[in-house]
Amino acid sequence: MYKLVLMRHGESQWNLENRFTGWTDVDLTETGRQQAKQAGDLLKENGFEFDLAFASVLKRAIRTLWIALDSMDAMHTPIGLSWRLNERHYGALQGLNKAETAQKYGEDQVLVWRRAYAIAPDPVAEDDPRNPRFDARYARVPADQLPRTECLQDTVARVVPFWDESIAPAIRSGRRVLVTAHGNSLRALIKHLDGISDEDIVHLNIPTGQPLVYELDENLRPIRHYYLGDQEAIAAQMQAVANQGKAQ
Ligand code: DG2
Repeated sequence: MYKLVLMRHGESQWNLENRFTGWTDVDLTETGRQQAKQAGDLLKENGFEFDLAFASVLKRAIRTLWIALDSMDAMHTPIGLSWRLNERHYGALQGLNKAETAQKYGEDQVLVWRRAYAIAPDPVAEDDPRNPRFDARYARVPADQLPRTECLQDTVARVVPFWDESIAPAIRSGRRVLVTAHGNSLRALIKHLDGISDEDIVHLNIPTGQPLVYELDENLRPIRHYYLGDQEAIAAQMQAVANQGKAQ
């Protein structure tokens, strides 16, 4: 049996401000840093050790990983970064406040934009500074693969090849792996691992900074999964994520 740990980054500045973030490279808040430290402490207390870690190329995920590894006294752990683990590109919504957007367009529309599997928000324009083609870190990504918006289906399409080509082979070779990424890139990966339907994935919300352990069989099929830590607090955090799209 293999164990894989998935973790959404700690609270970011735009999580705090309730803004659609996507590929915007915002940093962690002080709370987010504490969450990352607590996650590392929890992993250590529970006997977890890692031979390899992966993160997106966004600093909220990278810093979460650094802080967690630091608190585990494991900063020597090799890290692989990939744009394929980035958050879903939120298109023209990036930067907008989620509650204000719900007031303007209605909660149902915001739910569609946040959680519909195959419907993407409007794209950013070609010459919009939010177009990733202006960001040097994506210079070697083929232009036709760089998104200007995404739905979860699009995110699945770029996360799964990374699972198949990088994460899964590492696990099969016996390395113990930690993946630090984002609400929607992890929803994409979990949808693939657990075979969740397009309808049911709508209800999955991932809390910030909480290690999620997957036990996998020899074919890397999930046997069971569980969050480490305070289950009530985690349930409340998941509900809070769901509520972020309410008009209030
Ligand atoms: C959030 C997820 O991404 O938002 O892009 O706004 O995980 O990087 O904080 P993260 C964003 P929701 O889809 O839950 O609204």
